[in-house]
Amino acid sequence: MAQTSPETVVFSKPKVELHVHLDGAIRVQTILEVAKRRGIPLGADTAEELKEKIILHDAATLTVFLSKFEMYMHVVAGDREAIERIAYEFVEDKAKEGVVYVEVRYSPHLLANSNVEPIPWNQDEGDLSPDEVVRLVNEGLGRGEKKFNIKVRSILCCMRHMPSWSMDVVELCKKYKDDGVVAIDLAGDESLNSEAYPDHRKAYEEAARRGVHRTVHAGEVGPASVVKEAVEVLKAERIGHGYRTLEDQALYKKLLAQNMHFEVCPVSSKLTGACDSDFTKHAVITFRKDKANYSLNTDDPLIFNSTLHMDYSIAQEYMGFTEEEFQRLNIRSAESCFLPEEEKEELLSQLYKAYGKMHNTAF
Ligand code: FR5
Ligand code: ZN
Repeated sequence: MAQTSPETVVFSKPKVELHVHLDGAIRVQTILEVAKRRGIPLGADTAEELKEKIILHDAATLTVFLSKFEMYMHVVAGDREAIERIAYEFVEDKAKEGVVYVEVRYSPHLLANSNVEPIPWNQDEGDLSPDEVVRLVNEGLGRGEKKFNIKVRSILCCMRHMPSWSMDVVELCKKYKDDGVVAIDLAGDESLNSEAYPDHRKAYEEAARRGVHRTVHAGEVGPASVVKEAVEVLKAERIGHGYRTLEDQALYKKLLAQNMHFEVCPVSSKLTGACDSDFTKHAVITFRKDKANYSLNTDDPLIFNSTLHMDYSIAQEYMGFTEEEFQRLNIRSAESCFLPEEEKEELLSQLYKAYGKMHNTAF
């Protein structure tokens, strides 16, 4: 990944992150230690060796991307101690990056090993259910919140290729609403949609009915029509990525007018081939020009070998982002987060104060 010169100062004030996958943000060292404890062979003896195997260097295919997950998901999936631990360590890593509020997402089914149909990294039937996965993640996040003094909430992912999981996911969102779960997401391959839509749509309708917030991965590698469906059919309140919305100007103008939030992930978009590898042509430059509502996020820092600092550095170095724009987008991110109104106001006050701005400053 492109490195910026060490003397460059990038935005070092409190940040909000809204799009990061827990299963794409695990420490390499932790994977190694858990594998050792469980006697799982990894074909790597040191963290450096394992890291080389897991990280993506250049724009890859989805098959290569998924082969990275398959290298380590079986190590943590189904293991209670590991799941609580990765959640706790995630909070520590975010606190170190200057994040004061983060919404972290994952598929409870992909970290479980019972009540789930066989998945590549999990052929063995164990006794850890998706429900217990959510409880364990909540425990780890809660322990991290207290220890590292930042605020963390979670989003549960439905998977496009597993429509049969979607109702379970919304039920888990409802069950753990008072325990840190704030929203539902739909992740996975955007080219698989139409047949699976009835199930996802039912889950999203139930979410809307029960006050569970909604975000959808759309328009990352898939066309603008996926974004349109996310907004019109699934009633998404935020869009994960959404770069290809720009290919449908009528839709883009409509989303701008309704202040739709785009969860932009710069480093990720280069390595998935979602955007041009030339950052100076990135969709987020258009979003900025149009004063759109968007956030900057890491997506999968483990696989992309990145940090939030890198995403900000790239925005500054290659896209000309200024301190003022970083402040504006973080305020927009806080306004678009899935906290209840009162807590959102608290977060906004915290940011305005840290930025030395009045609460009613127009950005
Ligand atoms: C998804 N996860 C973690 N990170 C992602 C992500 O998409 N960035 C987890 C949920 O937290 C799910 C992992 N996973 C399991 C099956 C599966 C999947 C199938 C598809 C996808 C994730 N993701 C996509 O299809 C997203 C779009 C080249 C092309 C790509 C690409 C990477 C390289 N198309 C996509 N990605 C990420
Ligand atoms: Zn994502």
